[in-house]
Amino acid sequence: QLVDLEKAFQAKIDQEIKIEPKDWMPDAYRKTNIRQISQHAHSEVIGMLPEGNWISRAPSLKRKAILIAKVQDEAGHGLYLYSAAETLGMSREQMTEDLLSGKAKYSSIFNYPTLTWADMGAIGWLVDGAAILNQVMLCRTSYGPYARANVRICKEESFHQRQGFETLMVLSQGTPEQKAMCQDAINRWWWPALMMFGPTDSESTNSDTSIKWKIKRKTNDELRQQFVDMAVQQVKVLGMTLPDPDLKWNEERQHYDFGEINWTEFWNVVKGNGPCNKQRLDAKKKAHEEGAWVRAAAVAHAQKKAARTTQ
Ligand code: FAQ
Repeated sequence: QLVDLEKAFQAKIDQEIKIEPKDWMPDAYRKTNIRQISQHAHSEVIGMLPEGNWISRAPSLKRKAILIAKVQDEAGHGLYLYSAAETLGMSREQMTEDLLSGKAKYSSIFNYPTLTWADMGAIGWLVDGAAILNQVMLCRTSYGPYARANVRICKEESFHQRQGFETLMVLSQGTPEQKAMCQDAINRWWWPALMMFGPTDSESTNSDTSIKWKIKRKTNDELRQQFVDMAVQQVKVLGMTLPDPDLKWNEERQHYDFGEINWTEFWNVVKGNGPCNKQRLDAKKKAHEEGAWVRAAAVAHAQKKAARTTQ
């Protein structure tokens, strides 16, 4: 019986029919979707912190308004994604608890510090740029609510990437100090951005099943390569360079070769020992505690409203 259900499930996936919340699905499919979607949501929420750090120091009113809008969008992305994960039976409270206790992961990239204004540009260009490639693929993921959440996220994310690139463009045409700041930010964010795509395919424990179930439609290395090929062209427009002496066009592969990623650093950050892991979780815990009254007020309001409509 279970075998028949699994066969029918795989047949649906193979025919590109979306899986919806009430459909039968294997336990492992449910679990891995909860894992990935909740981690994605946590990344959006924790991802507000490095940029939030610069809202009060943005160099002009225009830049400040743009940055506020971007950070607010990330909060919205977190909300769509938490809602998508909830459709699989995971409560929002449990997801929050798992994040705060350090049990659930979030993207390694948000554990690096934002040292200068140019970092806002580099994050927009490289971090949002990497995120989009991944999320464009996820617009076609097999779980319906997750696919639809990503469609909306991608629309907003492309504005984020453009604003980042434009920020760097302005700096790259500025004073020698501004140019140096631009190059320095690119140098610091390049390698962590490449790590966002996850371990190499041979080390990626979830990839095989996620590809079979079309949760992921491209592998970590495929997306990373696509990102490198794209960035090599874009950095030329900025008149800047990427910090990798091994970057070279490979005629045979029709792709750029690139240097070895520091995987020791990657796993160290994933395990909680990156430059800002503690700072990020502490900030999130503090916000959660200080926001308790808002959650209580929202629940009280909802209860009052429900009581009024049932009278
Ligand atoms: N950081 O077997 P795989 C954004 C973990 S974009 C930390 O290959 P999978 C927008 C992985 O969870 C960033 N951990 O895993 C924004 C797994 O551990 P587990 C978020 C990582 O899932 C921009 C283990 O390593 N985007 O927020 C990372 O098949 C600017 C083995 O790896 C998403 O989350 C990492 N980089 O592939 C916001 C997209 N990489 O769970 C604000 C959705 C891997 O077994 C400002 N996620 N790990 O304990 C995905 O597409 C996938 O989950 C991957 C990883 C591709 C990230």
